[in-house]
Amino acid sequence: PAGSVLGYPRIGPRRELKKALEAFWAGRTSADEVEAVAADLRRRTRTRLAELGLATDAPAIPSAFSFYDHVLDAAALVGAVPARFADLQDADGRLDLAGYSTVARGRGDDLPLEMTKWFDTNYHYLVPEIGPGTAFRYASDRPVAEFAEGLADGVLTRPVVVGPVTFLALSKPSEDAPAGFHPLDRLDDLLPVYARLLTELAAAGATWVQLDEPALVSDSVGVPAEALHEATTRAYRALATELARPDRPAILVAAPYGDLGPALPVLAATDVDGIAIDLVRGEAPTVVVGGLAGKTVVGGVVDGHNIWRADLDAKLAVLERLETLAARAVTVGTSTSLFHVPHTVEDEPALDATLASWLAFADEKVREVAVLAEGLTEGREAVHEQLLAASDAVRSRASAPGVVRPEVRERAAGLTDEQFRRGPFAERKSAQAARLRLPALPTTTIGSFPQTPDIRRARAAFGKGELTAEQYEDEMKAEIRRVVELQERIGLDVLVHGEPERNDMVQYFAENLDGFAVTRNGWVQSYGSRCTRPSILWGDVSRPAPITVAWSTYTQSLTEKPVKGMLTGPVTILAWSFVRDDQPLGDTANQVALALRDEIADLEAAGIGIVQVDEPALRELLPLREKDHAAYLDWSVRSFRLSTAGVRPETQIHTHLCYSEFGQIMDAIDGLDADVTSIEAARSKMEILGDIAAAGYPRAVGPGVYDIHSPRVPGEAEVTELLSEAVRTIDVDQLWVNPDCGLKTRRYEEVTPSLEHLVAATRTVRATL
Ligand code: THG
Ligand code: ZN
Repeated sequence: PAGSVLGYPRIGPRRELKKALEAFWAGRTSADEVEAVAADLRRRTRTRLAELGLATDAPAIPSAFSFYDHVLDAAALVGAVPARFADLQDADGRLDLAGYSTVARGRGDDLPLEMTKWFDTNYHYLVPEIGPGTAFRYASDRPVAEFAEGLADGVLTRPVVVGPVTFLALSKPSEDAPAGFHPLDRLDDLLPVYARLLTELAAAGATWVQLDEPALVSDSVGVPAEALHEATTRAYRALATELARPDRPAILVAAPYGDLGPALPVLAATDVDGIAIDLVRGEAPTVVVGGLAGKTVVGGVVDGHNIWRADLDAKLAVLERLETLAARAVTVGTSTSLFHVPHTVEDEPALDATLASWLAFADEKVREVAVLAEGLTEGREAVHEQLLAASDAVRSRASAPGVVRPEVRERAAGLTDEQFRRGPFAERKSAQAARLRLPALPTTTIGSFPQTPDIRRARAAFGKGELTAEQYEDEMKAEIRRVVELQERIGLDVLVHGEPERNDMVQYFAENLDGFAVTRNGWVQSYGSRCTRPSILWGDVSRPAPITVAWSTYTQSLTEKPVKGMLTGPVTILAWSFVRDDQPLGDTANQVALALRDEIADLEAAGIGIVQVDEPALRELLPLREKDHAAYLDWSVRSFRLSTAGVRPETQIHTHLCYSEFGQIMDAIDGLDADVTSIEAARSKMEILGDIAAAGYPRAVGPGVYDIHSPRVPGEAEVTELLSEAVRTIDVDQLWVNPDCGLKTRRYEEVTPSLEHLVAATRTVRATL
């Protein structure tokens, strides 16, 4: 048996691709220079994967590069560019790097493709727009050229492309599409383009191609299971049966992120040559599945989505069971592409050595795959040492100080239902109104203000020891004063401190809580050139000291207006960190919640009357299978309530949610029991308010009145119109006015006029009440 991985980080160990792209977008380098950086990264990836033990003469090394996003790549491959960008395509439908970038980033009034979360990860893909008239054609030779590039270097790679079913399932209807149209209606028109790709790859010498079909593991792509299954059968009949070898490479369909469930027999019944199964999230089949025996099965036992070293002995047992199901060949693999984890633990010299010994980033995972493959072929004795070392790491982790802390366990074990419940909303509402004395339609922001180059410079200098803690604090306080003055001048009602001291809304808390570690080079692509460094939640969580209290009280000392304390909620802290896998997520969430509960108590005691606990990732962790939703929503909602329910009735709790299809989690939003919930709504034109009114939701909401994800400044009239509509839809008592998300990534040139318009529009609408 061989070993392989489904994909590898694309941004580069030092974010080389990010830097090259951003220089290109800023006009500082040429497209050729970006191409050269990319080619170098691809070459280094191939060499590295070979060094780590993947074969170069079998298609074990994936060719899975992307300049921005692999779904955008698929759209570019099949020529599916929205009409507003058609001028960027040449006569053959091709986009050059500048055109490709424009589709991703927009230009002027031409909005970019919408961005949304990729399955249950913190990666965002671009949503293709497909209509009845979208002209599919073979419009990019990148997959073939990158395969040829590898071959010229002596490496037989396996090109990776998003599969046709997932591509269409994740697309949205173009603006001109008639009601009832779904992009999947165009499957038959799309398949010839994929067939052409396969033919071209075969001609170039490719022996295998990997088509990623994660849509098959999800109930949440907006296509009923029967339709997905029917499309799968149709697609792979066309690509695997009607297009026979040698006109095509062997086809590996990969289904990462979850359990294939009923889609496994559907795939197995087709003539595809291999299936990659996620054996971390999904289950190995326990009964013989018709058709599977004749195929290569890639057993994705190494977790591509988390960073813990695997228990190789246990993984080997899973693979052995899979072999007895008489698959023609079992290949050892990763559950998902490795682009969700950083490059290598070796790049983290500052990490505690014991913690580091428990971790496997991408490179270490490739080694695990190679060891498992050898163990499966040669027997356990051949890899005895490595199996022992892996078991030792697992044992060391289980018994290390800090992983289990009795005082944290005792507190969690002693929780009572009371601690998850606040008093009746009616009582809270009047107590808060009496205390806060806010006008109708109170205005506020989500929390962060622009992170200026000066702030970033100060933080970097502090990190390097060039600024003392005192100097750094003074700089941050000066920034807070500026932000408070600006908000007062603009006339906002509830002020924030602007979060200049936070690099990232999760990493900041991870740096200040016990049980977490942070990395120095552990960058993971979030979207396009943007990356985050997920924290590592390795042990029992507690709060050694107050975190935000001094910043919030300083801010409150500057103004008569109420200042909102700003915290990140337990679910989002978990979602955007690498989380321990040795206990239920709900238990970990409650530990984080208790730390936040103490922080909120301290804020309240210090006189802060409003505390916002952000949960932008509440929707992100929603399980892909419907049967798992209820259990998730139960623990996630409970952890939020545990963090917030300790306050007095007159203390107002806010939350902020984004990236959500709110309909799906309306009950959960209700369950959070926050007094005020701000939500992303500018782009969906306040549709969400109709749902909220229809549901009889009693508490307050702040539908975002403008989209901060674009540099566009909303006009005052436009905000007035949205607000007037909102006032017609729900009770004016329930309405707050705010932008749709934090302002961290924007510039003051955009933020200041936008907020001025927001306040002016609010005053206009108030006058009509
Ligand atoms: N923090 C974390 N995850 C997130 C967000 C976040 N996921 C969803 C959403 N917000 C993603 N948005 C962004 C926006 C900006 C950046 C990254 C993700 C970004 N990153 C800097 C970069 O790539 O240059 C690096 C930031 C840093 O220095 O830490 O700009 O807010 N965890
Ligand atoms: Zn948001």
